[in-house]
Amino acid sequence: MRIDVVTIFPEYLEPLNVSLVGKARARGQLDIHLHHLRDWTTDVHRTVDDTPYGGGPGMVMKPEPWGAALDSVVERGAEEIGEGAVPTLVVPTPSGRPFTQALAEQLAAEPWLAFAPARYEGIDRRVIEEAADRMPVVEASIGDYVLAGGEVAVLVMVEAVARLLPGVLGNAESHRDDSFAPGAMADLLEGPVYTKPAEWRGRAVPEVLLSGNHGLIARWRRAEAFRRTLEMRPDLLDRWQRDAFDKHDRKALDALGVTWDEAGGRFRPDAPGVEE
Ligand code: JFH
Repeated sequence: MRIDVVTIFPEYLEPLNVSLVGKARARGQLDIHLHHLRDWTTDVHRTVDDTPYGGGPGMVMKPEPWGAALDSVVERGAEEIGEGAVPTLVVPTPSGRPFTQALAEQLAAEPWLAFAPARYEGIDRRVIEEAADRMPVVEASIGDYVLAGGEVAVLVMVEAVARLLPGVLGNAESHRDDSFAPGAMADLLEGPVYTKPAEWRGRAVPEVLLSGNHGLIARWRRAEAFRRTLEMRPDLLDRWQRDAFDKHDRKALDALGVTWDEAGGRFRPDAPGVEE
């Protein structure tokens, strides 16, 4: 996969040289190109921002440098990817669609991504609209909080995408059981994990995990996943399909006070009891 990133802070993306993503780059599985937006300015001050039309706080990124930068990235990338090829342009923004595991998987299937992390209050809208006339554009948010700019969101998204690329993760760290991956463990948080020693600072590893009974272990892990999901993400219960749970699951859920609400067509936690 080829990835281009246009930013006024290329140094903010240094972590792309580290660990999983860094190794994928070194192996040639990821071809990442960083570009400095100011290289496409034409004034002596290398200006990338200006005051917002209509007034209001902060500054807005000027369209001309972004337009020239994206033209150049598309032209140079197409020489490698293929004549007429365009990247999928990913624009981090707090007003974007949620960046989910499903979106990471869609992006991981693309041969070429370009990221446009902004600063200030964002980029002049016409840049996004003009880009969308020539390439797929995805405006995405990594969560409901406001960063100072899009660079950290790019790090998040590139890492989430990179680990899905064929051959990037080793077998030992396979991602088939990821909490939000489509499949058996979808919409379920993972329970606790343990390693040696069997006792540490007076705390024992749950006995079932030492039992060698793999059926029992699988059932225990699933019950712990239910417990964790109920505690941390009760909102996920609304996504649970009744037929995704067998008789053992129903018993474990029942013990946690989670029951199928026939009228509502969903799982529901017990109404919280009133403490005496
Ligand atoms: C970014 C910034 C917009 C305007 C009310 C809420 C936001 C500050 C570029 C992504 C996620 C980001 C993100 C991504 C790119 C940029 C700072 C933008 C506003 C109005 C203020 C600039 C932030 N998921 N969080 N943050 N900023 N306000």
